Amino acid sequence: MTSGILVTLDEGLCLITLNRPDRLNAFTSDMLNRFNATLADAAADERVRAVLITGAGRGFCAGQDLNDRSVAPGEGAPDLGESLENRYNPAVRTIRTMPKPVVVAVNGVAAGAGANLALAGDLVLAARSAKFIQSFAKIGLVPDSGGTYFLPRLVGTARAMGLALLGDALSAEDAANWGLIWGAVDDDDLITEATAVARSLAAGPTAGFAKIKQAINASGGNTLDEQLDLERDLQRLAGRSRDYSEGVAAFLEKRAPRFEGR
Ligand code: T3D
Repeated sequence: MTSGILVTLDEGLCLITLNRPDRLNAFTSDMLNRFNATLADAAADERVRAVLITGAGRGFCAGQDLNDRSVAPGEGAPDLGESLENRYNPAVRTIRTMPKPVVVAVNGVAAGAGANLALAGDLVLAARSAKFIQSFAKIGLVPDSGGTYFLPRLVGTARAMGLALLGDALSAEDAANWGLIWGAVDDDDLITEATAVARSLAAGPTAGFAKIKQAINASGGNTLDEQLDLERDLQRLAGRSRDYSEGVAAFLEKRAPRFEGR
């Protein structure tokens, strides 16, 4: 364990656990630096074929540790732009761009940057008791860590605005019904189900998954023509992969495929 982050690697699955349960896994700078380093390692490590992120204890992550943000009278205000530039934004970028699937198991409350880092994941499952809270407005801040990007795209402007302005808790069930996350599952089943999904992804054609991720994430900023061109280019590459040959062979031979991720 280092600085509130636990990491294990098993059969291609890298499990990252946010581990400051007495503070609902709120991030200190040190913990966030470790999280970033761990994400970068997972992105670069060829043994890692999928990532699963969860939280220890009853919360997923309560965002920035506000103990580190109290300002005594006469002291200068902290530079939150520096914090985003150097710690939160790199985490979002690495999750979004790493060429392997990132599953997030939201085990409890996800607030502030904790909520938006979860939403950066490729496939988000939440325990039924979990809640998503855009806490920023309650303390005079703006949703960060991609919140103003992900929320309108996932749930539309009206709901994004309501969540951001009111800072009300959204239940896991509503988050799933609104299309904010992939699904809500019973609390006792969350880790089992999220691990099963992440394991099946880790055993899949992960080079193809990387291309799927690239295409879906590019679509919001592309015209149809640009997206069709991107699909053509990615499919050309996918068609040359060993996993594609193996997938076709396994289908024709009526057997389970053995994907290698290349
Ligand atoms: O600053 C920058 O670098 C810019 C980036 C900012 C990104 C952000 O994330 S800003 C938003 C920061 N987060 C929040 O504003 C959320 C604050 N927390 C809460 O509103 C509530 O704790 C929750 C709604 C998340 C959960 O409520 P509840 O009632 O289930 O738990 P609790 O009793 O409030 O919290 C349990 C403990 O965790 C408690 O400590 P205690 O009293 O047992 O000693 C509480 O103080 C602590 N805790 C929870 N969140 C934080 C925290 N301590 C420090 N920082 C927190 N964010």
